Amino acid sequence: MQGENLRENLLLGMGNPLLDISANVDKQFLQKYNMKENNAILADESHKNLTGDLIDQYKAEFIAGGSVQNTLRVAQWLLEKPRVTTFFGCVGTDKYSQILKEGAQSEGVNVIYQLNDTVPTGTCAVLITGPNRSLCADLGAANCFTIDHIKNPANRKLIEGAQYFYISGFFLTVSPPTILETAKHALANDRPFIMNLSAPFVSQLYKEPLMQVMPYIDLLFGNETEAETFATEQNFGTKDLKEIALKICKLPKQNEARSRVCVITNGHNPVILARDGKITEYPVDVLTREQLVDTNGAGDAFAGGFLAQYIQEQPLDVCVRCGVWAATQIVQRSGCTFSGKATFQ
Ligand code: 26A
Repeated sequence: MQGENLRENLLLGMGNPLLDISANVDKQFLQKYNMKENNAILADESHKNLTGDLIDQYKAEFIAGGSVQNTLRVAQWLLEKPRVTTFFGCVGTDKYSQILKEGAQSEGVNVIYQLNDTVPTGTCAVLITGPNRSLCADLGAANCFTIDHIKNPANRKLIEGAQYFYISGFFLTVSPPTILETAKHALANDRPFIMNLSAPFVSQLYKEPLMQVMPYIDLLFGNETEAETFATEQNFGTKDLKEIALKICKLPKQNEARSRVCVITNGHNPVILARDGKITEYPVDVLTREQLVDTNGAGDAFAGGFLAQYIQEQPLDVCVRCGVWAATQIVQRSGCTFSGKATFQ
């Protein structure tokens, strides 16, 4: 897929670059760390031995991760033309950041990291139990990202040159001022500003910065648990995903000329897309238990597939179909990884 309207730096993403340390574990191991089967959390004192245990006891694999970086890697895989996407995030000056950078760059992402020479690159423990994945991120250097990175002249140019902006809800834990500044820039230039709910804790613990940026969001992704938690926190008075998606679209919006699109994925159930007071549902390919290897990165891959089409101004149903296709590929492999040419039609 190489559209004629593709150019370098069309889509600029920001997030936490993390190296995933991933293993299949048993339920007792989850319990030991007081973790749920399917969740994403920030590490605290109680998780300090977690990655060490994963490596020693479960032969953990090291895989490039970080939600937005995953999304851009998947988009690049589909787009084929290098550097259509640019990524900003903060890493340490260590071996892990080299692995991350080489991985994402070789897959076509233009990686522009902010460097921190005192804090190590962030990691994310990925605990897989059958079809579920539980994530525990130790952000490390990712948490040291500062707004200076988008103020430096070379990076400012990249922001000015980009047409689409994608930032995870996860990044609200790191730099709300950077998100707001980017959102305002997108608004002033009538360019799409795209976010992801990322995890239930974001709507709960980062409610205020999330709602501060909400009026700027033109396109919002989330999964079923994230949407339900958001609805509870906002007192929507419903658990119905379609109603929630419609209500999210109706939240106050700065750029009224561009109606908000809300896309909720729901595991193997149909994807829900809300826009202009209407819902459209799209079926998902149901895989067998044997085909389903690892759901880590499924949501990121969905966003990557969707955005690969969206930035080519394809109709929304093509965007969703491509998102579903990409997620279906990624869940059949360990981590957010792929190989060969993308064959989406
Ligand atoms: C702030 N937090 C918790 C996070 C993350 C995260 N990426 C950014 N910030 N917690 C987990 N991830 C990433 O999500 C991917 C799967 O969707 C993991 O690194 C994993 O690759």
